[in-house]
Parts: sequence; structure tokens; C-alpha cells
Amino acid sequence: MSKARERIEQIYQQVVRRNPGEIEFHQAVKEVIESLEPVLEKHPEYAEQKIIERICEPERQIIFRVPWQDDRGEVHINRGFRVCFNSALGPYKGGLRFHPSVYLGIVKFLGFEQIFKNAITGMPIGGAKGGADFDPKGKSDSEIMRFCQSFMIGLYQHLGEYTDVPAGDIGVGAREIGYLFGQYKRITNRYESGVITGKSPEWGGALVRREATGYGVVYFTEEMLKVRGESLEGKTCVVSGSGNVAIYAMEKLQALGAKVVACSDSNGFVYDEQGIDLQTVKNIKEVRRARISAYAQIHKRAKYFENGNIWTVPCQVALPCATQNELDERSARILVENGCIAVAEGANMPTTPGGVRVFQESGIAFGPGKAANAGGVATSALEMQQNASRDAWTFEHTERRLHEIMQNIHRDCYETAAEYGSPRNYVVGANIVGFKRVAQAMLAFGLI
Ligand code: NDP
Ligand code: 2IT
Repeated sequence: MSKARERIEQIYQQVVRRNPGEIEFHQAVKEVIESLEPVLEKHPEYAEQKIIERICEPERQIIFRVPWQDDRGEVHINRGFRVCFNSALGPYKGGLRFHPSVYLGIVKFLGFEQIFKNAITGMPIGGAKGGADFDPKGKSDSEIMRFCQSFMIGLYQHLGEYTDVPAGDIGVGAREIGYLFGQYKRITNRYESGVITGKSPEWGGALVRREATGYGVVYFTEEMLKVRGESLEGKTCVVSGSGNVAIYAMEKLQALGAKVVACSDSNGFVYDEQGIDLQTVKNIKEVRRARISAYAQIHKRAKYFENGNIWTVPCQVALPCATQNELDERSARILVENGCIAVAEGANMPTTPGGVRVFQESGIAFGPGKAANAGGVATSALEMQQNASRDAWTFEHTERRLHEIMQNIHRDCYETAAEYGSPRNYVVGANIVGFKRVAQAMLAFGLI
């Protein structure tokens, strides 16, 4: 075993010891640092200055109580988190997730991923993530509002446009961002637009932010296909999830001539041979906040599979856009056997390590989340730019910027993978691009 390899193994063991039980965090760390062996060999200064060890330890972690009352007056207590991982490249930046599965290990895995993702965008943003173990399902608007207000009371003193800038993630969309921003404004007596992103364009938000993650994943997929002399035109696609990322990934896929035949939520998936009718999905999910099963009631030709595995649907392009570890080794094999040629991760870490191995061994194009879904946070950084200059760009201009950013991300990951001896391996390319940018800044700042 090389010295670098040995060191990486020791760092991983230390992370496991220091963060017991946080399995998603361990998984995310392992995936990144395993790519860094050739980087440590080329840059002994990173090892001397313990850059990897420092990156694996969050700069600060905030855990707070979130008490709130439901519509019947019953009191509930949730736990709020904000893990601020790294601010070498800019203020902490990353979304908030409201989901019952949220605990420190999930927030840390997301925050850790966010460091590298944000660096890959080339924008001046550090990495963070937050959220709460709150379940928004079935809650009324006023319950959501009271929860968001209480959450912000716990967090506001740690935020700021130059300090930490949250945004949305699972369970946090435009409605929640509105309540969170309103409460921040009220408590601090400041109209500080740049303190949160994903705002409505009517009051300081950027056009295209809503669409950005989904559109970005499709742009990244398009670039991966281009390298292989392929395009999205006429391809059959499957997109998991039916939330913010999935909906706008489907929209861009359709605009580029692909056919999306299935999407899902946590209860099951729908299959529509004629192609998913996106207006129906938007109406079910964005307006009615209902279940995807309603799709099959509206379109009789479609089939709904309760608890079904969406990856059994044959397709050429698969975009997992729901949640972590939703695509395992078995499903990966099924996709490859069914003729899938490209997978790009709209969600964060949706593919298990075994699944990633299958894709890489089969030689299909595989775009890891920290590169493929970086369009969302990149457009958040464009929102911060507009807020800082009190400007509002057009949809066309902002989308052009997003498109360029995704093309640059693809090129950087592709070239870096080749430079470090793993041609076409976007996992290695993305990890090294992100890590080196953060490491260089950390070296420049001295031991902090
Ligand atoms: P939404 O809350 O809008 O949608 C989430 C979707 O995933 C829903 O369809 C939801 O189904 C499904 N889902 C969530 N949890 C599970 C689960 N445990 N099992 C099965 N399905 C599940 O979130 P987003 O679309 O914003 O986020 C989706 C993914 O994309 C996440 O991994 C997020 O971290 C990542 N991401 C989001 C970005 C953004 O800008 N929003 C940027 C980059 C990455 P149900 O409604 O039944 O819960
Ligand atoms: O995972 C992510 O990149 C996000 N949820 C978006 C973060 C952001 O700050 O826009």
C-alpha cells in the first residue's frame, strides 16, 4: 500500500471513530478521499498541513431546539441543525432539509458534499447544510409557517450574507424560504436579501433558481453524451422523485427531445408509455401537494406501482432525483442490463457505493451529484450576485450563465480525471477539482 493510501485509510478510520453511527457521513467521506491518493502524491504540502483531516472536521456545528404548536394547540419539539463545514472559498452555503429522517449524520454528509460541489462551481461559496427532523407532510400552511418562524429564531444569529447563506432542499421550497426570510427580516430589522437564496423573484429571488438544479443535471448529461457522440434527442428517460429537482429535470429533458416515461415519490412510481405529462405532475406536486399515485387516476393509460422499484423501467438515461442511497447495486445492474447508457445524479449521493461500482465497471457515463447537480447552488450564487448589486437579470441571461457553468464543470471534471490517470471517471475528476480548490485556499490562509 502506498504511503498516501495508508494515510487516507487512517483518516477514514479516524472519521468513523470521531463520528460514531453517522453512516451517511462516513460513506460521503470515503467516496471523496479515496479519489485523493494521486493528489497527495503530487502535493506533499497537503499532507504536511493535514488539509484532508481539517476538511473532515466541520468548522462549527449548531444544534438547536425548535418548539412549535400545531393547529389544535398541541406542542411539538423538533431538532434543528446547521453544520458549517468549510468557509475557505466564501460564506457558508447550502440548503436546509426538512424531513423526518434528518439527523446529524445526514446533515454532515450533505454539508461535506457541499464543500466540494460549491468549489466545483467556481463560485465564491463555502460549504454547509442544515435542516430539521420535521415532517412537512400533511401540515397546514399555518403549521409550516409557525415551524419556519421557530426554526429561524434558533438560527438567525448565525446567518448573514457574508457569514452563512441557506437555501432549500428536500421539504424546503419557495413557501418555506418565504416564511424563513420574513422572520429573519423581522427579528434583525434588516432587509438583507443575500442572507438566503431560492427566494421568489417577486422579492429578491433569481429567475431560473427554481429550475436550476433540474436543468443543470440535464445540461451535464448532455455534455457527457456529447463526448460519446450521442445526444438526448429521442432517448427514453426515467427520473426518480417528483419534487423540485425531478420536475425541472423532466422539463429540460422534454425540451431537448427526450421522452420521460416514469417518475416517483416515496410511495411508488408512475409509468406512462406515452411520456409523462409534466403539467399534471406540476399540478399534483406544486399546487395540490398530493401523491404521485394521483397521476394514474387522471391519465388512465398510465400505471402506478405502489412501493415499486422505478429502476426496473427500461431506459437509456436515468436521473435519480429523490434522495440518498435510492439506487443500489442490484438496481444499477438492472439499468445496465436494460441498455442504460448514462446516469446523472440530481439528488445528493443517490447511488450506493456498490451501484457506482457497477456503473463504472460497465463503462456507461456516470455523473456524480457534486458535479451533476451543482447548477442549483451555482444559481444560488448568481442570486447572491444579483442581491449584492441590487439587480435582477432576465431568465434568458441567467439560464445562459447556468448553461455555461454546467459546461465548464463538465470540462473541468473530464480534464482533471484524465490528468490524474482516470480518464472518463467523473467521480475522480469532480472530487479532485473540488478538493484542490479548497486546499489551495486553506494553504494560503495558514493554520486556521
Ligand atoms: P423535494 O422535497 O422538492 O422533492 C423530493 C422528492 O424526493 C419527492 O418526490 C419525495 O417524495 C422524494 N423523496 C424524498 N425522500 C425520499 C425517500 N426517503 N424515499 C423516496 N423518495 C423520497 O426535494 P428536492 O427536489 O429539492 O431534492 C431532491 C434531491 O435533490 C435531494 O437529494 C436534494 O438534496 C437534492 N438537491 C436539491 C437541490 C435543490 O436545489 N433543491 C440542489 C441539489 C441537490 P415524497 O414527496 O413522497 O417525500
Ligand atoms: O444540495 C444542494 O446543492 C442544495 N440543496 C442547494 C443549495 C443552495 O444553497 O442553493
